[in-house]
Amino acid sequence: MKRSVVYLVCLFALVVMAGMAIPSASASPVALPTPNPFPNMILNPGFEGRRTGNNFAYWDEADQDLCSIYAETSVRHSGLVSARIECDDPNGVPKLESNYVDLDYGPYTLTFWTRGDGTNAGIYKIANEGLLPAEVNGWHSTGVSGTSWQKVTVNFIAPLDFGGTWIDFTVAYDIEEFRTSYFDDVSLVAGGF
Ligand SMILES: [Ca+2]
Repeated sequence: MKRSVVYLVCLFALVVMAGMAIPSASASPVALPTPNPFPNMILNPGFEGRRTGNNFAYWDEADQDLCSIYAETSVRHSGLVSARIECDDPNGVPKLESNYVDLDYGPYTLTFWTRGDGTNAGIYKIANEGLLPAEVNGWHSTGVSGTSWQKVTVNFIAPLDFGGTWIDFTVAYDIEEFRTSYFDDVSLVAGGF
């Protein structure tokens, strides 16, 4: 009899402990989001934000005669809007320029989605030219002239004393014909290669 009483007491104690454990286990259920170690330094990267004056928020837009930058709602990679740059001036170089980003010495990865008009590819530039290695210095063709969205990836090393830069986009120039390029989902992150 005594042994069974001990068993009952032990069983009761286990039930009580289990009952106490349950609330404490259910009290810590929220998993915190894992912070991204390489956050995107480009503001309004998908061109979804607009500001008064009809420019993209955080982007500078330099139109020229017969060349303009638009919020494109029919052709976009994600969201509701992409940036469409078009030009009908042979020498026109409209410029869509990101926010300035501080870059310490080290590796960085620029990516963006783009498409052309079927004939002409867009052009991009990691600005602050003259300080970058020759392979990434100055304007470069995206190489995407077709009408399907493609992702472009550019790896580069920011040199010592580089300071920082902007990311610029435009259309092909020095050609007579009307041409259009589209850009969306721009990203500049540290590391990546
Ligand atoms: Ca977008």
